[in-house]
Formats: sequence, C-alpha cells, structure tokens
Amino acid sequence: MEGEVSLHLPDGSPAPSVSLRARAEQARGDFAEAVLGGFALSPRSIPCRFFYDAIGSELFEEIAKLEEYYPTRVEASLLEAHRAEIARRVGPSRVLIEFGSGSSRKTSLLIGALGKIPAYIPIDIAAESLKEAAGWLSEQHPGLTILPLITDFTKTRTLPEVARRRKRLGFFSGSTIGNLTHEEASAFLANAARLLGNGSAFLIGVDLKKPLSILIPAYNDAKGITAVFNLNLLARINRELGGDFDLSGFAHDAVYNEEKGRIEMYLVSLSRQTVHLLGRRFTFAEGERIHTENSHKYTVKEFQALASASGWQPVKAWVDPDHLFSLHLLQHHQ
Ligand code: AVJ
Repeated sequence: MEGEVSLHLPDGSPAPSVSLRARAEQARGDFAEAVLGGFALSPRSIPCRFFYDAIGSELFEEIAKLEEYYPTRVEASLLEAHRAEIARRVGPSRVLIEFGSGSSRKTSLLIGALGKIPAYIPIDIAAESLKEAAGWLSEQHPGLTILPLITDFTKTRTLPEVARRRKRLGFFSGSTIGNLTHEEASAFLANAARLLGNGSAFLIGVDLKKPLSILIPAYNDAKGITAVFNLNLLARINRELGGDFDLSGFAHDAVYNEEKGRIEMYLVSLSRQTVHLLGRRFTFAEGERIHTENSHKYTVKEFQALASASGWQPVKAWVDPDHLFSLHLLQHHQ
C-alpha cells in the first residue's frame, strides 16, 4: 500500500485497465450530449467543466499566472501563511480527500503542513491530469499513498476502504465551488458531509465579493488569455464534434450579475451565422450569447451561512490583507 499510485472506482475497488481510446470515446459522448442539450436551451449554454481538455487546462495554468487573476496566487499565499495553524486545528493522521484535484502545488503545500498522512485521495473526472498530478505529488512526498478516484466529484458516494477507517479532511480549492449555484453548492456540501462523515474537517477556498474594478479584469485580462480559454470551447467542438465554428465570429464577454453575486461568461455571436456540428445546423442571431460559466462570489458571512445550512460548522475563515480571497475551515459533527 505504501507509496502506491493506482486508479480506483467510486466504490473503492481497483479500476480495470480501460483503454485510453475507450475513455476518450466516452468523454466525446459526454461532450456531444452536453453540447446538444445546452444548445437546445434558451439562452444556449455549454457546461463549464468542458473548458478543461488538455489545451484548456494549459490555458487555465496561463490564466493563473496573470497579474489580473488573483485567486490562485492569493489562495496559495493564504495556505502558506496559515499552514501551521491549519495543521494544528485539523490534527494528525487525517486521510486527505481532494475534490476536483486542482493545482498540485497547493495540495503539496497542504500535505507538507499536515505531516504524515495515511492516504491522499484526489477525485477528478480527468484521468490523465489525475495521473500526472499523482505522479508529481508522489515525487514530492516519497512514501505517500495516493488513491486517485476517476469520477465526477459532485456524484461521489463512497470512498476506498482506507478512508473509512480514519478521520477525513476534505480539500476543495480554487473557488471551484463558485461554479455551482447556491442550491448546487448546498447539495454538494451536504453530500460531502455524508461522504466525509462525522468528525471530518473541510478546507475550502472561496472567492470574495469585491469592487468590479478588480473583478472584471480578472475575467477579461489585457492579454486576452481568458478570451482564448473561453473560445477554446468552440475550438473543442470543432475538434471533437466535427463542428465548423468560425472562432473570429464570436467574442468573449464577462459580466457581473449583481443580483446573483456572480461573474457570468459568454460567447457572443458577432453576426447572424449558421454552424454545423454532429450533422446538425444551428443558427445564431447577431448578438446571441452562449452562456459558458458562472463564478459565484461570497462574503465570509454568506459562505458560512451556506455551509451551516448544509451540515457544516464554520471553524475559522482566513482572508488576505486586501480582502480578495477566503479560506474556510469547516467541521462536521452530527
Ligand atoms: C477554476 C472555476 C475557479 O471561476 O475563477 C478562470 C475558472 N474562468 N477564468 C474561476 C475561470 C475564467 C475559475 N475556476
């Protein structure tokens, strides 16, 4: 078991070696279904989880390095500044369970602070990046047992055996929870409380509400990387679903929805145009928008209220001196 990296199914059993080709076909099928479903709605939409193919994941890494995009940088600085206190409050020998395994660098910081842990269980649907991150982390932390789960972290219902015998710490970084609506976030938190169990702790990074002068440039940067990231969804439709989108016919837009407390990203059709994909045709009016992402922002109090209503007791929230980002420690006692 020591130092092992192997893939496991949601029920904790070892994953059969499914060929990469079969996995790719399954992924293409999911994407096709989601795009056809989203284009049948009004307004049209594409679920934001499809941003993260190999190219999109690299583009997000570029976004994370931008001056305007503060979340990644500030969250890492919060982890670094408060890791000793986090480790002390969480206590020793926790199985670490990461939802939507994000940047391995942040995870490495946390693992380093926690000391020796029985196992690290990253949960993600992206099998390739999961394997890559697991490989890098096992080099950083020799002897660490890593048990990746290839599954949608919003649908995970059971954990591997080793995680059931110890107390657990959940980790959900990068304000990925902001992609969920309040109802979805509440359902996710309630499921996580069930999954992690009585006596568990949860560390969650949450982006804060702030002036639009900071928020808008974070989602519409001067170099246009976020625009390329957004347009990659159409490029991905062209690559994987035989689409003929002309990328120059659509523009990136990011707006703040004050009432819902969220950034909304769109792709705007610059003219009336007809596009083909999967043997079907779709006409877009001039100015018609495809909704591609929600990124909800919370005050510390708002997030604590949501967590409290979803089975978690707030323990402590850390905020950086510029009030850009928050790191919440929660606990679940029935
Ligand atoms: C990775 C979902 C947290 O919402 O800020 C970055 C994704 N979208 N720029 C975010 C994203 C546009 C990001 N999350």
